[in-house]
Amino acid sequence: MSIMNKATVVKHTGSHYLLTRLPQWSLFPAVLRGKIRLKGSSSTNPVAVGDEVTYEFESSDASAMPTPENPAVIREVLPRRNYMIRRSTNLSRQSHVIAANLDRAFIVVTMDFPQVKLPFLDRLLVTCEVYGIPAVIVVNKVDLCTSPELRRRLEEFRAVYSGAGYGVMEVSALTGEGVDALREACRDRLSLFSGVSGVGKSSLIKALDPSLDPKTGEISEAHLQGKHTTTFYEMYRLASGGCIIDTPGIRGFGLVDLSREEIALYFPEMLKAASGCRFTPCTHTHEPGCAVKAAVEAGEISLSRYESYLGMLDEEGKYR
Ligand SMILES: Nc1nc2c(ncn2[C@@H]2O[C@H](COP(=O)(O)OP(=O)(O)OP(=O)(O)O)[C@@H](O)[C@H]2O)c(=O)[nH]1
Ligand SMILES: [Mg+2]
Ligand SMILES: [Zn+2]
Repeated sequence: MSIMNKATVVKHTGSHYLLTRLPQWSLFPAVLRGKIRLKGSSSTNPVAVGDEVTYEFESSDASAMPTPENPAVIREVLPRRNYMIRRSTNLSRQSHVIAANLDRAFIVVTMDFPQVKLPFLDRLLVTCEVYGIPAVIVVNKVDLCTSPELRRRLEEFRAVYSGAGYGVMEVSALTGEGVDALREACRDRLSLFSGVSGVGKSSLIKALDPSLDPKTGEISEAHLQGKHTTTFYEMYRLASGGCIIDTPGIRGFGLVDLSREEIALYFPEMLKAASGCRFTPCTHTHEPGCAVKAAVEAGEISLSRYESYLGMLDEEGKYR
C-alpha cells in the first residue's frame, strides 16, 4: 500500500532527510528519488530545512513508520512562504537555500568572544530584509560585559540598532539572563538562529530547552573565534512551543543581487529618510539635497550603518 502525505523537513544530512508531521514530533527518514527541480532556481539543494513536502511510503501495514531500510520518498516541495539563500562567494554564482517558511530570524551576536563586526551584521540584516524575514538581534554572553568599556559598547550597539528599527534582546545562555523573554519570542513560530561561529546559537537552544542537546564547542583561544561546531542545518522543537533552526556559523557570504539604487531600500532607517531626498532614486552619496546624508550628519542615522551601506555599494564596484 502506498501512503501519500505531507511533512516538514527537520534535517538534511548527506542523502538522507529527517521529516516530521507537525505538530507531531516523531522524526522519520526520507530520501529524494528522481529529480526534483525548482523552476528557475540555480540552487544546489532542491529541498531545505523548513520545507513542507509531500512524500510516499510503501508498506503493507497502514500504521508502520518509515525506517532507514524503508524510508519515505519525497515527491514534491510545496510552495514556500519565504526562504533564505546563501550565495557562494566564488564565481560559480551557485546558491544554497538555507531554510524555508521562516517566521523570524534571530541574529545572534556578542560584544566580545567573538567581537561583533558591524559591516557583517549589516549585510546579514540586509539579506533578511531582501527575503522579507523579520530580524531580531540577540546579544548573547552579556554575562561577559562587566567592564565599563564593554558596557559602553553594548549601550552604543543597542542605540544604533534600535535606532535603525530592530529589536535588540540581551541574553546569556550561561546565566539564563533574558532567556525567558527569548523563549516567549520563539513560541509558536519557526525561527532561524543565525550568526558567526562561537556566538552561542546552539548554547541558547539548550538554554531555551534543557532537554535539547545540540553540540556546542569552545572558542579558539588563539583566534577568539568559534570552531564551526554545528555543521548541519537542523530544526529543534521547544517544549514551550515553537521550533528553531540551528545553523552552522556563517563565514563569508555573497550579497544577493541588488542594483546600487536598491541597496538602501533594505536599510529600514534609510528607506524612511529617503522620501525627503531631492532626487529619486538617490544613492545617498554625491546627490545634492540628500535627506539620508543630512540625517547621518544630524546623528539620526548612525555613521556605522551608513558606512556599511557605502561599503556594500563599493564592494559591488558600483560606487562612484
Ligand atoms: N560566557 C558565556 N559563554 C557562552 C554563552 N553562550 C555560549 N557560550 C560559550 O561559547 C562557546 C560557543 O558556543 P556554541 O553554542 O557552540 O556557539 P555556536 O554559535 O553554536 O557556534 P557554531 O556552531 O560553531 O556556529 C561555548 O564555549 C559556550 O559555552 C554565554 O551566554 N556566556
Ligand atoms: Mg552551533
Ligand atoms: Zn539621498
